[in-house]
Amino acid sequence: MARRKMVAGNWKMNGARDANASLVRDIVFDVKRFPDIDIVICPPAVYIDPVGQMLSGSSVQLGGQTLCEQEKPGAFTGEIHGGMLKDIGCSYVIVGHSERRALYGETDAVVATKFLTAQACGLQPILCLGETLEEREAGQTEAVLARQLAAVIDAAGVEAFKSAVIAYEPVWAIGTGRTATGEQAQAAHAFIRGQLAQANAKIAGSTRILYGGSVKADNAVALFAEPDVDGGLIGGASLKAAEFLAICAAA
Ligand code: G2H
Repeated sequence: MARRKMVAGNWKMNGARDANASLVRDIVFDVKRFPDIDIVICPPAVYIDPVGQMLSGSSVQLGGQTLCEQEKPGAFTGEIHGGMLKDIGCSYVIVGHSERRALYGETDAVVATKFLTAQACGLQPILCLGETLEEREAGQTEAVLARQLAAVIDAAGVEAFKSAVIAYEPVWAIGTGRTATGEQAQAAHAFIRGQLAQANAKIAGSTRILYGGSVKADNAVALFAEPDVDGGLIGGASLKAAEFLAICAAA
């Protein structure tokens, strides 16, 4: 089944008011060239609202980079509830990014809870999965992807993927300049889709699986040409308008 491609920019902990304004202005200026793909920008939490105001009237959608796993708002100092992200205009939220897993101790169970909370708040989770270099070299890539995905399917059910996106992000390719080849990405994406298909073939066919990890304008064409790669989750290259737009053009 035809899947609409998506390019999502994950700004991570980067940005400042003036730089954001110029980046978003340049993206919005050109974005009409890409009516056939979904474009999403995920700024740091404090900038989501002003960026959203700059995006108003454009087709670019907003996303958060993480959310609190708590179902209800309340006394959780420093945390951000999914309902708040929705309230300021987010449609998506990244969950389970490897930086959250590795640096902030997010386990498969926490990621699954965040996925559930995001959907309960009306947000589409962008669920990140991916193996470390050690895991790949030990031949554990598929086992890791299966485990990370199963944690969410077990908690949320495969039907939940009707309104979710998956991002395959091999940890060894994140911010390292070392990108997976099209072949490596395709193998992992096909495996992930196969795992979904074991539960529901129709949902597997319609779920978008993005690739993330040092995507740039010059490698995006080959990656996005793979049959199971439905776009990209872009970090560093989403901070430069020309580069980000060139990646959109490749999708
Ligand atoms: C992977 C990606 C975006 P980068 O983390 O999520 O970042 O493109 O900088 O590797």
